[in-house]
Amino acid sequence: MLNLVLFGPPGAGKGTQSQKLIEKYGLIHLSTGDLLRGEISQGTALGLEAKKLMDEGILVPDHVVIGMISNKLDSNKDARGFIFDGFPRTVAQAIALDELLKSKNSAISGMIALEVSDTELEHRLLLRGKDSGRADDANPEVIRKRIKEYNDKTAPVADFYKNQNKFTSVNGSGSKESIFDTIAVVTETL
Ligand code: B4P
Repeated sequence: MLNLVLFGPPGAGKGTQSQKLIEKYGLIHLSTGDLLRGEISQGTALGLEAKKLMDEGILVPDHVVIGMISNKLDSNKDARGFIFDGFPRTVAQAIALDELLKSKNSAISGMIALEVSDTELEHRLLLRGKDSGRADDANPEVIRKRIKEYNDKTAPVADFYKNQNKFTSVNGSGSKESIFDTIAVVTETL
């Protein structure tokens, strides 16, 4: 089973590259950002709680996203593998994910981290904000808050996978196609 964590700051291209990985390897895409936006658009209690935090660029509580991922793993028992996009975003989420997969006799195959400069991230997200309708893409202050949340809470997750010898870093600047070619080479070594 191929279980890939796609990692990187907001706007690094995790969602973009996930789409290409799905097409090539037939994996199930689990994006906590998309799952949360789905809850918001359905107007659920969870969505209402998450919206306030997401609009401010703050991470949603660990138990909320861990519960969502657990449900998705249970409802895709026959999957060939998963792409975890935007999850885990804290060390607590990484520990929980290891435990969830272990209980299903599975494990993370590797983490691929997309490296992009803060200036380029801000530029990409503001550009996307022009037509995405996402409140968290529209405001430079919120974007900076998201990058700070990443540096404070999410960046340490890389060490968690480095300690397990499962970490590879990829340059996330350049054309989407050339970045994907590099990701595919790494994926095929896992
Ligand atoms: P996410 O939905 O995960 O989104 P993201 O980090 O903003 O974007 P991503 O890296 O996927 O970038 P994309 O490919 O779209 O998170 C949103 C919020 O949800 C978080 O702030 C948090 O509040 C909450 N949340 C989600 N998961 C959570 C968790 N596990 N725990 C707690 N809270 C959680 O690319 C961005 C743009 O760049 C696009 O317009 C794209 O076209 C462009 N782009 C991509 N690659 C490019 C390239 N090579 N060159 C130029 N542009 C490129």
